[in-house]
Amino acid sequence: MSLVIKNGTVVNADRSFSADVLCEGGRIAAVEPGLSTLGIETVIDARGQLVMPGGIDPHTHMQLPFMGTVASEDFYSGTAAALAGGTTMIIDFVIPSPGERLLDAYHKWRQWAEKSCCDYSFHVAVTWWDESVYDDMGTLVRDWGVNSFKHFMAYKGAIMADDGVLTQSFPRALELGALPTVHAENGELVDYLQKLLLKKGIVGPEGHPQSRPPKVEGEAAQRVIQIASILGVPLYLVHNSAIESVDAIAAARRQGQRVFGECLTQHLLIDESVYYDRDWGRAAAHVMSPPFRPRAHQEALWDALSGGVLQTTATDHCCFCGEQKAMGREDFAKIPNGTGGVEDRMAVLWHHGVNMGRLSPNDFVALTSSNAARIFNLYPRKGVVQPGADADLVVWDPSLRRTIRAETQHQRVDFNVFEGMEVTGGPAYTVSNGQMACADGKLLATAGAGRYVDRPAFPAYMEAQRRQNERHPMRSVARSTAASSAWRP
Ligand code: URQ
Ligand code: ZN
Ligand code: ZN
Repeated sequence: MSLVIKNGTVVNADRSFSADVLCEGGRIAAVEPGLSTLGIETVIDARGQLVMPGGIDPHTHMQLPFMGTVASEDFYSGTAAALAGGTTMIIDFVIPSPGERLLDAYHKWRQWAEKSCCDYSFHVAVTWWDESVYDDMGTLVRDWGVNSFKHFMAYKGAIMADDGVLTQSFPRALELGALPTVHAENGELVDYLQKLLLKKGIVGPEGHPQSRPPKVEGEAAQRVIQIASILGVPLYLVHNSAIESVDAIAAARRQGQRVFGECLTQHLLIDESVYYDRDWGRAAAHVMSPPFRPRAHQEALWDALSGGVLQTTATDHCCFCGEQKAMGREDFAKIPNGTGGVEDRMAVLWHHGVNMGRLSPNDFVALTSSNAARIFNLYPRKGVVQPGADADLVVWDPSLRRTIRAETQHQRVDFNVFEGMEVTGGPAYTVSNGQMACADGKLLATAGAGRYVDRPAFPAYMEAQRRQNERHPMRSVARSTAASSAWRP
């Protein structure tokens, strides 16, 4: 299968330039002006359009069993929706139940994902600890291409990893050359506040943000950053939504700590007023964790994206339809947590980021693709338009106007948190593995066309971290002790 994209402007994270792009055998074969179309099966005229690396969404949950139900979006429909929005790879999550062997859960999720339309990979969650977890982490890194392990500091009584699990799992991840990632909310505080609010008779969706105020996230972010510093491990914090966690990450990075942060497109644009909607269903449809915040947090997130404090954007795509959300009709703590976004992430970020002058097109590529590729050791196979890379591309039409609506979306859910939003800029064509996967909004993707992508251990920053730890064992403890003794009243 050969495909050439003519007359476009190539936009990578580092620069933009005019060039044609030739794809052959699923790889990018050439990126230069004046490429011939002779004998090429598919020719795209990208005049006035941008040719970017396909989006990578590092945080999705297709068909996740969670809170007594299963997310409505499966790996086929969710990856089809991703392609429709210009995303050509997802990193989803294997989430073992406490006591379930990590390897068993991994192979279960691998089976579920076989129907994917685009490439995919998995973070594996550490939700409990014993020798078998230690062993399975090693097997997953060595034999199955896993290089990141997730830890939920929230969801007490379900999948929450307490500090004891973190202090076992983090050093093991470092030893294996894998990156620990975390959902940072204090699960004990959430549990306490949920019970307190319910006792006061607050049972509606408005109880959700009240049980998880920004400081519940900030405390966990600060704590886990300190734990990572003392243990000498790099760290990736998912779905940062609050000023408190952004400040914690900024402070850590200023001190040279390797901390990466992610932001969801939803948290950039939706505020906590949605939980006070008189329509219970609409309010409940927005229940996700961390919750949507007061507006001041959104500007801080935008600043963190354009200022490099946060490196990636994601969606945490985890969909539940109205009748599933209604499981929490009498008790907000029982509303399945999650919202969708995999189809809209790139257009929403382009419109509110690039069109509004907050981000350059190159920033946009870094935040939707290249940085995630670098952090999860997929670069330059993914995340860049250059010869040798996978032919995962999006031909972006900056003039394409669309109104986001649940009734016209490809996502398999009966709600869209961006309902009615008008965006300018979107994918004219999505190319996945060198094949046309979506053209002018028409899906051409096929179930099973997606491939599982191995992610090698020991990215460059991991090697550097290990050398730093050898040079300065317990560096951060020594550093903080030195700092505290530096000044005496
Ligand atoms: O916490 C997560 O990331 C999963 C369980 C999706 N749900 C959510 O509310 N973010
Ligand atoms: Zn989470
Ligand atoms: Zn998630």
